[in-house]
Amino acid sequence: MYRPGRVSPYSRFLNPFAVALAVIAGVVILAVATGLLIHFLAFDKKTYFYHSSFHILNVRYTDALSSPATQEYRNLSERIESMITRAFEESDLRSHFLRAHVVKLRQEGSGVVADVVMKFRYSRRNNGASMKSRIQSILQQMLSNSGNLEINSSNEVTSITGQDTENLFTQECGARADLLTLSEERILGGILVDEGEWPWQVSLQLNNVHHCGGVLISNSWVLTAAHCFRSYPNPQQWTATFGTSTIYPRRRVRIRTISAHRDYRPSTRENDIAVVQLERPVTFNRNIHRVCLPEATQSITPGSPAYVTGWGSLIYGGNSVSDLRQGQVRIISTDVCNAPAGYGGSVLPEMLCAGVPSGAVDACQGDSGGPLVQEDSRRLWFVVGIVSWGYQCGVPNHPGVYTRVTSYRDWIRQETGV
Ligand code: 4AZ
Repeated sequence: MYRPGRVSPYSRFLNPFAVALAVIAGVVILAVATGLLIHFLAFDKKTYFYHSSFHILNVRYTDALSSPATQEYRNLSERIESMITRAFEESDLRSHFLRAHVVKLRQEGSGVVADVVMKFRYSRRNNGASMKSRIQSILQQMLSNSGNLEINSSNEVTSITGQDTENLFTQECGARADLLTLSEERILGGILVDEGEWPWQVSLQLNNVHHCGGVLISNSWVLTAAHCFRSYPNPQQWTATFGTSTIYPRRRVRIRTISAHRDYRPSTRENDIAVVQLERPVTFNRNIHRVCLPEATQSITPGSPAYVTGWGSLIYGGNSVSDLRQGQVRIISTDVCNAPAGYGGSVLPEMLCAGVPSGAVDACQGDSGGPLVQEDSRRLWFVVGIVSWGYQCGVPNHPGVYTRVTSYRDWIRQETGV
């Protein structure tokens, strides 16, 4: 009841300033509590890696499974990856499971072992041992109904670190930084390149000055172009450097041998391919490791995207640059490339064209010998071309012409054993 003229003993609490203060304090306390709650529920999460080896008994190990470039290797790996993904997505760990990737298929007896890494995300407050046993039991259950893959049921799950995961990947070919961490985020094109983005890129230097690009195909072999050595065949003048900067390289290694294709013809640019052997093998790490080589039979689809990387000049007649750059281009069919308004028949079957319609993205002088790479369905990168020639740089209808690596797959194996 409202009684005018009387002051209640409690009225000082209703002082509007005190009320406002109390409300503000309440809101602040509530906000902090909510923040803490959200933090512990959502942001206290950490990623965890696990390794497991699946012994597949009813798939016979053949040569076709010895390289990630074959369709057999891709198919089997994809089957295993999707089986694991399905098992976790149908389990109560679905919100914690992130990815599974077959790092390697190898022979055991007459069967195949798949080494798999799996990535999860859960709160630090979860008990690691109990998470591991939940993961193990879901995989165990999966094995009992693995369709037509017969898998040894005694598989062990081991908890591994991010560094272990990285080491597993860098021993194999073709993994870029995003795959090393099984990240969902893809590396998006910028023009300049971060350290480790193209870990197989090599700078071949003549008396310590960048001269040509190259690509690491094993720990001691670099694939490049034959024309780089036309005037300088002496390996003692050459070094290979690693890292995105040619002036502050991460590593510099002497060249032991240079093997250019014996049928390289400067007039037609036929067989513009060479391999160089490093004086000592490089130790692979996240920033330095090898690309995958395609199968001889792999067809390169016109219109599919590819990346060319190098320290070449930005305009025809310009100087090389000191920081590595990348360009996204698309494969162009040899017929289109050989049109009368284009190269008019100079592009031979062992060559490959790649560019963009405007011409504006292209390899140029100093990019020679460097790689043109493509990503496969499992996010592994393959070298499909070696920068070889072109009419100047960035000219419409005159895209970059590359040595078609698939045509030389057997030559590379003969020369290097890779
Ligand atoms: C060169 O002279 C060169 N636009 C390399 C690549 C291309 C042109 C010239 C392709 O080394």
